[in-house]
Amino acid sequence: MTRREEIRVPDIGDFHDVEVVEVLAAAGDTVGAEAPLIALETDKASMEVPAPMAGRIVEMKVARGARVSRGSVIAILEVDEAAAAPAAAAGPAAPAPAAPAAAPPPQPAPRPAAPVAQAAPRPQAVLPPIDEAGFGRAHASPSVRKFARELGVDLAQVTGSGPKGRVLQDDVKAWVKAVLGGQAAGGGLPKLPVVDYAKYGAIEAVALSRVRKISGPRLQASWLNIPHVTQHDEADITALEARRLALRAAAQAEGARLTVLAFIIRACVLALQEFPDFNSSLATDGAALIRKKYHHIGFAADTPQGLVVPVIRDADQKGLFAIARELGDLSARAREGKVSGEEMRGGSFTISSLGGIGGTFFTPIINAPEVAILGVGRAAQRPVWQDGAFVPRLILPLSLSYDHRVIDGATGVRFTSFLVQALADPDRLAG
Ligand code: CAO
Repeated sequence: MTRREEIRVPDIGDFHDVEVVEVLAAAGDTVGAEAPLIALETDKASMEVPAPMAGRIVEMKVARGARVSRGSVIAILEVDEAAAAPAAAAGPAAPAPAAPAAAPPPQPAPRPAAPVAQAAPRPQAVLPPIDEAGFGRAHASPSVRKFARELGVDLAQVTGSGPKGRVLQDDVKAWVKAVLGGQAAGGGLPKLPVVDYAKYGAIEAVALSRVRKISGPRLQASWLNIPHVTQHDEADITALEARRLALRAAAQAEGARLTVLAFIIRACVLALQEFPDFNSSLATDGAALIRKKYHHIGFAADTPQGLVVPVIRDADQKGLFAIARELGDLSARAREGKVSGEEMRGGSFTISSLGGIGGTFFTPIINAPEVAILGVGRAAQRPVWQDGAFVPRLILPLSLSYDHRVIDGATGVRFTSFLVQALADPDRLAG
């Protein structure tokens, strides 16, 4: 046998016309005694109204934003009499459905929004520690607080999507999913604002290319995990450019298009040999530096599909023309999307040259787990003070980003100074 009960707002003290800020159950739900049905909020307190007994919700009588006072009907609950009322079962016969109960069933007191004392064990390895003060101030109902405690979520870190920024159960779930999915690496990153762009004008969604979908998270992981420092410097490549023009025909005869980048790769190999920490990676446990005895130089290539980084293997064992040839071949194939995965693996240092396009200095992101990357801007004629007069010199902007866990500032600038000297001396590079 079942009967229907009207569930009403119990005595909530001096409060009247209190706003329903959350509806926590829906028609068809089976709820236990004490399960929260709605959350109320005044400017002084928030509280939940629980079900006084177990049953099935037939109808919720209030919606979010409604205002209620003591006695307002919240829900209609279908109650299994045998299970819900042992005292009645002991009587001579169950009353006919038409006979109203002599007194309304007792309504449990609403629960104030106080921090829940007992905390469940937390998956500490993933989630950041709870800031108790912030948790206490967070705008959330008791059941959401309890839920957050059970999961070990610091409510202070969760952005609420409810009225007045109230944190809802779904917000807590979404936050946990984001952390577990690595979207909020570090666990405590504030969310970026979500904007409905269509409100401000016409828009279109363009799907990201496959390459961009792969490179984006990798760049983000590097940016978030590695403390980057970028050292800028300038190299005088006037003599180098003269040599490049002088060698261009010979290079062409050997099937190579000789660009500045080939010289820069040679200069980087010399610098990596002089400073082997730049040709290394941190061991996974962070306890050692893995120095590579090979010099496989990756270079960023701008392709219609997005950024790819082909690798010139054993660049230390190749001459200038051989490097230029390989550079041209890999660049052309990269633009056609014909570089294999294998040809993009195993690099020990990367160069990102934007010089063919323009720009001066920038802050390249390290191609992790490498520890350094050289950014190259466009060479330009500049007046340089020499022997009491300004003379025009071809100046190449360089930007070296390095992992500060591995390389300190003094070594960083020694590396760029070495590069600057090497690039000023084409005899060292044109072999
Ligand atoms: N200063 C002045 N001129 C330069 C230069 C520099 N630093 N670097 C290249 N140039 C010149 C070249 O000499 C060439 O001139 P000519 O046509 O007269 O010979 C012209 O610019 C075009 O060079 P290039 O870009 O075709 O060849 P490259 O060897 O310099 O570079 C590659 C090859 C694949 C690195 C380049 O094409 C490319 O894709 N660059 C973009 C890399 C990129 O996107 N990096 C950012 C990564 S992070 O988002």
